[in-house]
Amino acid sequence: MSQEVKEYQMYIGGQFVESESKEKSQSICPGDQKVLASFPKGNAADVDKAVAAAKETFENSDWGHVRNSVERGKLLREISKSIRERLDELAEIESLDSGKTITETNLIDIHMAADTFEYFADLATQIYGEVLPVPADVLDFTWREPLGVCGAIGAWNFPIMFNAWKIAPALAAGNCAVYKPAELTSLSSLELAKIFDQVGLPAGTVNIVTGPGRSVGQAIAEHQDVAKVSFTGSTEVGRNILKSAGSNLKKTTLELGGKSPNIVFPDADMKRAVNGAMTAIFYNGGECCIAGSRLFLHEDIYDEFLGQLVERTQKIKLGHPSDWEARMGPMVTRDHQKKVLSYIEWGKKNGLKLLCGGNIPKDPELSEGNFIEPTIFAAEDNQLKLCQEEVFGPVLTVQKFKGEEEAIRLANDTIYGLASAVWTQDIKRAFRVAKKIKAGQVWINQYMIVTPFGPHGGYKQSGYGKDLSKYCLEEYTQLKNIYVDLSEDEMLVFYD
Ligand code: TXE
Repeated sequence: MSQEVKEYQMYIGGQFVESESKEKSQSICPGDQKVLASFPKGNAADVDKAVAAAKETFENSDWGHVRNSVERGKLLREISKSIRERLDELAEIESLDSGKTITETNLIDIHMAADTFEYFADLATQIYGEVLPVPADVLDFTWREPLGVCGAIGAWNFPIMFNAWKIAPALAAGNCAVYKPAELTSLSSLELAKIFDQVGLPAGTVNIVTGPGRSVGQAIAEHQDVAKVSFTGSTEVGRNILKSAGSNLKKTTLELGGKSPNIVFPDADMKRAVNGAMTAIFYNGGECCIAGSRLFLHEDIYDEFLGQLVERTQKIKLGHPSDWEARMGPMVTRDHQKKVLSYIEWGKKNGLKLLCGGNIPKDPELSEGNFIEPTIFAAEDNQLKLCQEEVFGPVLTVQKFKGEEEAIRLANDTIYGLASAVWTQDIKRAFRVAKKIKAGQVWINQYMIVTPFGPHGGYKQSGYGKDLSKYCLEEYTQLKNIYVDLSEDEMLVFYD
C-alpha cells in the first residue's frame, strides 16, 4: 500500500458516497500506528438510505426471482474471480488494516473469501422446496423464498471472510443486503464494494455502511425493513442484537465468543498434536472465535508435550503484518493489547504458572506495534477466570487430566460451545468424545480447518444459526407451503 492516506467512501444504492454527517474515521495499522486510510463514519440516517435502496431493488426488480438464479450465480462467480485477480493487493490491505500477517491473508483469508463466493455461486440454482407425501388427495409442496433485506454485522478479526460469509449466501438466495464491517477493519469491505460495482451487481443489491456499532450496527438490528440480521462478535453485543431484532421479530444468526477445548490423549501423534495446539491458539494471534484456548493434556504425556510446546512457542517470530517471515502479528488495537495484557497480569498474580511469554516483546523493532509474546500458563482449576473468559489473544491455559470422562467434563465446563478438538489414534474414543462435547464444531486430529462446505456456528452462549455450507441457506430463506386440492369429492362443508 502506498504511503499516502487513502480516502474511501461507503457504497449505497450503487453509489460511492460520504456519510450524511460527513464525519470520518481512520484506519490505523496495528503494526506501526501509521494512518492508512480514512472512511465515512456512518450513522442511522445512512442505514435508512441503504435499507431503502436494498428494499427498492428487492421489491421492484427481478433480482430475487427464481428465473434470475443463473444470473445471480454468474455474478457471484465474477466476484470470486475479481477477488482472486486482486489477491496481492487485497492481502496487503487486509494485513495492514487488521494486523494479520501477510502469510495468513495472502495464503488463506483472501482465498477463503473467493472460495465462499464461488461455493454460493454454485448453490444459487440449487435452492428449492420439496413435494411432501400427504396422505390425502392434495399436492403439497414447498417453495424456499428469499427474505428481502438482510442485514449483517461483522467482527474485526476476519474482515473480508466475514463479508463473504454473509453476503454470498444472502445474494445466492435472492436477497439484497446491507453490511456493516467492524469499524476497526473496514477497508477490505470497501474494496469489495468496488468489486461488487465493477462486476455489475444491480444498484442496491449490496450496500456497505461503515461506522460504529452503537449507531450503524444498532440501526441495522432495529430496522423495521430488515428481515434478518446475521452477526459475528461478542456474546455481550449478541444479546443486544437479539433485543434490537425483537423490534420486528427479524431472523437472527449469532456467531459469538468461544473458549474452546483441545484434548490430547496419550496415543495421539505428538508432533501433529503439538502443531495443532500451536495453530489452535496462536493463529491470527489468538484473535479467533474458534481459538483452542484451553489445552487438556493426559497426565502420561503432560511433561513431554509441554516441553515441546513451550520450546516451539518461544521460537515463534513476531513481526509487522507485512513481514513474510512473521508468524504472529500485533493485536488489533492498543486497547485490545492492554485488555489481553490485563488477563496475563491476572494470571501471574493469581497462582497460575507462567510457562513462557507473558510480556510485551523487548525487540525495539516491534516497539511501535501492539505486540504480545505468545503466552502459556499451567492451570489447575477450570473455574479460574483465565480458564473461563474469552481473552481473544495469544494466551493458552494448559490443564492435566487423568481419564476420558474427566476430559469431557472439563471441556464442557464453560458457557461457550463454539469449537473443540480431540487428538487420539483410537477411532472409537475419538467418536465417543466428539459425541459428548457440547460444541458446534469438533475436529478429530486437526485444529482450525474451516471451508465453505461445512457449517460454522456454536452451541450454548456461542450463539446459534450457521454460517457457510448449504445449511446456512435456511437462514437466508423462508419456507412457503402450498396445498393444491386434487380431490374429485365435494369439499367438506361445516356450514349450511
Ligand atoms: O466486539 P463487538 P469487539 C469478542 C472478543 C473481543 C470482544 C470485544 O472477546 O475481545 O468480543 O470485541 C458491532 N449493536 N469477539 O468490541 O463489540 C461492532 O461495530 C450492533 C469475538 O470488537 O461485539 C462490530 O462490527 N452492533 C468475536 C461488531 O458488532 C454492534 C469477534 C462486533 O463488535 C453494537 C470479535 C451494537 N450495540 C470479538 N456494538 C468472534 N465471535 O469471532 C458493537 N457492534
